[in-house]
Amino acid sequence: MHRTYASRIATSALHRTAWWQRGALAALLALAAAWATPLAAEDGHALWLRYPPLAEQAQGTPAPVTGLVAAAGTPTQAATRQELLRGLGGLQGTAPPLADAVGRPGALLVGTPDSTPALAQLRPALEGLGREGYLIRSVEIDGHAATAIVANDDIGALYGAFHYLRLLQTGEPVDALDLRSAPEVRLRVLNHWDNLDRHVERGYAGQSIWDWHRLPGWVDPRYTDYARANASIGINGTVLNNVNANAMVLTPMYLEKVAALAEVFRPWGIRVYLSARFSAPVEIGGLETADPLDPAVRRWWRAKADEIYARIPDFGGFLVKANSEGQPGPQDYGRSHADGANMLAEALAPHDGIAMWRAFVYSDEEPDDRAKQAYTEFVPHDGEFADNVLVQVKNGAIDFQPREPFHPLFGAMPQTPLMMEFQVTKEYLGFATHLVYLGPMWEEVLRADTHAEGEGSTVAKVIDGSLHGHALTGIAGVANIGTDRNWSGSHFDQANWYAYGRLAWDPHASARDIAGEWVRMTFSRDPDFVGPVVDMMMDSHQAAVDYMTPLGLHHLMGRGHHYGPGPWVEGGPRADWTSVYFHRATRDGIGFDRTASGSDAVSQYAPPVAREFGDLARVPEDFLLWFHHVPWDHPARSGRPLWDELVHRYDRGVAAVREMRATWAGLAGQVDAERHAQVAAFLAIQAQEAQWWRDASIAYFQTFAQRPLPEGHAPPPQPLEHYQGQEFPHAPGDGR
Ligand code: BDP
Repeated sequence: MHRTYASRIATSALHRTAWWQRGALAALLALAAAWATPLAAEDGHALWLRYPPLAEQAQGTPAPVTGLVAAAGTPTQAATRQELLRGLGGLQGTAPPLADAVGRPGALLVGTPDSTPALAQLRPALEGLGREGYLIRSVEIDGHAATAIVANDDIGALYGAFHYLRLLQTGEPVDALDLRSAPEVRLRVLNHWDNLDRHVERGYAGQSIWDWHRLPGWVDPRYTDYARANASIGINGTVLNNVNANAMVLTPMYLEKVAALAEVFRPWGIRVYLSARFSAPVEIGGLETADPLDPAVRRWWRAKADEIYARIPDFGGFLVKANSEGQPGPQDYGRSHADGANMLAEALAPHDGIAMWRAFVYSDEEPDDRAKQAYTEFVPHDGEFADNVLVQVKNGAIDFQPREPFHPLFGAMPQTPLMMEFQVTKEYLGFATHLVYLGPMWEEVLRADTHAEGEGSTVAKVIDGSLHGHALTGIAGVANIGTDRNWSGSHFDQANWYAYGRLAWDPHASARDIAGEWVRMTFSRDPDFVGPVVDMMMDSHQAAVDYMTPLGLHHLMGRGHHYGPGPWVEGGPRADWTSVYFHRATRDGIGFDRTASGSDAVSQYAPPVAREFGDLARVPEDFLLWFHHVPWDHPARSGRPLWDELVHRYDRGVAAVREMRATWAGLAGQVDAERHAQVAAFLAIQAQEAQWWRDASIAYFQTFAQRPLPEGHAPPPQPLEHYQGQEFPHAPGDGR
């Protein structure tokens, strides 16, 4: 509104002035018109690398870079130079001229002391930064003020360049810089759950971006954009195929395609990995067994590794899901997880490859609490894994639920490097339509104190290797990327990809700071926009937990596709795939007793943590029903009886989404109409689905609680049978 008003004033003023004043006024008019122009439509494809002109933004502009000194002698150097030209070209309006030396103030130099001799004076300061770290400094070179981005290796300089562009994009001052950064975690990888037929298991952003059929002949430019985006947040590895793996990806036909992708990613510091199906020696190797102790099987894997490295010299290694949810594994032959992992590690070791062995296991026969099984299976093997094995552990002991306490394996295997596995795709958090920023959830887990080595033994310190002195460290994020124009299925899901990369680089970073960076780069630097949007993002995870699984409830989603509420799910192939197994609601109460009087899962945590979680008076209320079975009238900390508290939380979640909608509606005009409209439409879906979760859950649990809804809380509009009768045969992302 005010923009149109401004242009009207300028127009009428022009008519009343003398000709000599008109020049100035015309300029003013042009300015007002530019101001009045609606923001150009955007489809989100550019992610956080949009590089819009800084001059168009109200927050002022830094002094422009007057010249760029950047070698282009290697593919990574060329990529770095290109990105700076592109970024500065967009942000400054014109790209700075390339220069060989610093001839005037304001130059930007990027490279290594070897690639860019003018940076050699900074060589001593690079100590301790490793290959991937970098410095960004305001310096004086040949008597002129300049900015230096310098690293030991090309890849560090590329990361530094992205950091510098981020400073400009987020409006940070760049005139007196002295920054030093190096990743805290060595392997920072995405796990694609992409099948060879392009179906993405638990993918809500279209098909797989890997166009296997047309590879290697057609190398889609999207692969380069994918690599750029990942490099910009420090991701340095990608597992291309689903953990529920098809052995065919290890055949020559597919390896040729994999090699073509590796070629695209290499300049951007990204290695490819593959999910290896444990039974591949039988399925594609013609062997009778996949027994990891069989010499022929070991030979087969060694030869397979040699074959892969002959094509892809920097191949990262294998990721394996074994003896989990029906996947083959060493236990099929009476061998242990360590036997299986070490066999692959042995094949990869001559090439410096890594075996990432997942701890997401639960036995087909074992009737024990599912939350306990990974610990039970893995802890006895601590110390048995080869040096190039990482055990990859989901953040919680069940399965990426809306909120889980940290996995008891963290801190419990001091001799084994444990790798974190987060799920970026929102299988259990509303798919791509719900606005749920995952930063706070990951931060909560990373900051949790395992007490493994006394107070302060956070999960982040397990992951960064500092707690138990491991140099091999890693973190994995199950990707939310697909063929949708906006990559992630929704604009706000891009923030989860972004936050994953930033936390992988520094697991001690703040989710709020990361959200702030992302909002500034993705939408706008205007503080009136950034403030409310960051607040909304920060509160969004709690909101989803409230309307889906409050107070520590878990695993209540629809069967199979996992879309929507299904607290009534029971029966079927296994009890621990049902909801009733996890909530245990009866007329007497609700919750899973994991204390000593129940499954005793609490005893898998270090004693101080076990005491806290096991004590009804001390357990964080967010995990109440995760660890305790309590009567419906159990007094919550609010003073309300449990049933009332449950209803209160469901409604709090629904109200929070209503508030998110209002906040977003109030920001119309501050972002382009195209993105604003899609976010608004998705928030409307989220509001409906939050209400649905709340209504269905309350209708169901009320049959046990047998209590009226507390004062002021509306009863579900439909009878329970209505919610139970709904079916969604074509919900996206199903496992197959
Ligand atoms: C579960 C998913 C399933 C995955 C499994 C895994 O529903 O599709 O295969 O995790 O991580 O959450 O292996």
